[in-house]
Amino acid sequence: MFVDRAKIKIKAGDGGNGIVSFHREKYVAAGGPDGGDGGKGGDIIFEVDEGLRTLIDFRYKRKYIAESGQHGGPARRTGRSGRNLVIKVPPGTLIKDAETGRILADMVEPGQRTVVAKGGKGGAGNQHFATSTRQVPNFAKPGDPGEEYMVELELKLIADVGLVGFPNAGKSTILSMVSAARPKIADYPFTTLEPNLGVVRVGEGTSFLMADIPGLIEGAHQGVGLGFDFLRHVERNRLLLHVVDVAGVDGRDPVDDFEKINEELRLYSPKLAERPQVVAANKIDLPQGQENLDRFRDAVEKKGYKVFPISAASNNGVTELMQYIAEQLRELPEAVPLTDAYEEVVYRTEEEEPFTIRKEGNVYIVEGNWIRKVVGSTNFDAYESLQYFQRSLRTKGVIDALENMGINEGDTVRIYDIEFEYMR
Ligand SMILES: Nc1nc2c(ncn2[C@@H]2O[C@H](COP(=O)(O)OP(=O)(O)OP(=O)(O)O)[C@@H](O)[C@H]2O)c(=O)[nH]1
Ligand SMILES: [Mg+2]
Repeated sequence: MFVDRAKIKIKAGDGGNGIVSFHREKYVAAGGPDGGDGGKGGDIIFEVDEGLRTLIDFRYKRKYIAESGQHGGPARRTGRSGRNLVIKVPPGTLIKDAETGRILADMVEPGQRTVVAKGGKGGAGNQHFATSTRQVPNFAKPGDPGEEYMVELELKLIADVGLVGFPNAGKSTILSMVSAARPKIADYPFTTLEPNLGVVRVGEGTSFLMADIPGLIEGAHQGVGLGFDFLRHVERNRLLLHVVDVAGVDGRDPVDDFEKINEELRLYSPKLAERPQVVAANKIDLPQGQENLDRFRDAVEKKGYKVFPISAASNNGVTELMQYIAEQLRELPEAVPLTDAYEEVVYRTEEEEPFTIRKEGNVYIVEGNWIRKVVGSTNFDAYESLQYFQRSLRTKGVIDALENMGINEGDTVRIYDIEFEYMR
C-alpha cells in the first residue's frame, strides 16, 4: 500500500533534575553541597532511508518518545543522558508542525539527519548554588521538558521529471519503456492508482528519476477523479512531461486536453504551471493520431512548448524524447528542499505557554509541564528554595497572569500538591 501522509506524536526526552545533596564523610561535619546535575533528554531525530518509499510504517505506530535524562546523584554525579530516538523516513518527506503548519524539516538527501524535537536540558544540582552568603543551598533546578509536537509527515517524492496528463494518455506505457519500472498499463482510465518511480538511463553515466502519477481530469482541483491527491509528487520535479493522447481515443480533442490539464495545474499551484514542460504527442501509430498531429503541434508550439510526436506502445520517438529531457535537466537547477522556498510556510506566532491558569470559585489553579517540574523540585521547608520558587513564578509571568485575572489578597493559589494564600 502506498501511504503518503501520516500524523504522529513526537516527544523528546525530558532533562533529568538536579538534586540537593551534601557531602558526607565520617568525622567530617557539615560538608558542602554536592548535588549533581540532571542528564540531557534524548532528541527526536529524523533520518532519510533511501530504501523506504512510503510512510506506511506510521499508519501503525503513532507515538515516538525519546528517553529522558536521569536525575543527578550525590557526589556531583551527573545523570546519564537519554538516548536519542532516530525515526527513518523515505526521501522527500516533509515534516510539519500539525498545529501551525510550519515546516520543521524537509528530508531530502539520503542519510540526512535532522533533529526535530530537542531533548530538555538537565537541571543544575545544588553544587552550583553555594555562594559566600548562601552556604547551604537547599534547592536544585528541575530539568527542562523535552520538545513535543504533533507532526504531519507528507511525502513528496523526489523525481527529476513528472508525467502528467489525462488518464489513458500513455504515461505508464512511457515509464515502462524507458525504465525498469513495471507499472500497470490498461485501456481504462485510472489504471495507475499510486505513483511509480523509474530510473531512466540515457547513455553512459546519465540518468534521471521519472515519476508516473495517476491521471488528472477536468475538475481535479475540486476533487473530481482522484483529484489533486497525487500532484504533490510532481511538486519537486524540475521538469514536467505532459503526455497527450493525440489520437483522441477516448473521444476528446487533444488540444483541449492539453489546455485543461494546464489549467488544472495552475489551479493547484501557479508555480507548478510555470514549471518547464515538454509535450509528448502520443499514439501517432493510430490513423487519428496522424490526422490530429499537425493541428496539435501548431497549437502547442505556438504557446512556446517543444512537442515530440511519439508512439509509446511501439517505442517510436521515445529515445529522442528522453535524450532531449536529459539535456534540459543539465541546464535546470537542482530541486531545492522546501524549507526555504515553500510558499505555504506558516510561522508559529507565539511560544507555547509554559503554564495555564483556571479559576474555580476563589481558587486559582496553575498547571503546566514547566510549573509541575518546578514544584516537584522545590523544597518548601527550605527558605532558599522557596525564594527560588517565588522568583520563578515572577520571572515566568505567573504572578502577572494572576493579577491580570483579578486575584485578590487572601485568594487561594493551587499548584499541583501545594496550596497557598495569595499575598502581594
Ligand atoms: N495505440 C497506442 N496505444 C497506446 C500507446 N501508448 C499507450 N497506449 C495504450 O493506451 C492505454 C493507456 O495506457 P497507460 O500507459 O495505462 O495510460 P496512463 O496515462 O498511464 O493512464 P492512467 O494510469 O489511467 O492515468 C493502454 O491500453 C495502452 O496500451 C501508443 O503509443 N499507441
Ligand atoms: Mg498509468
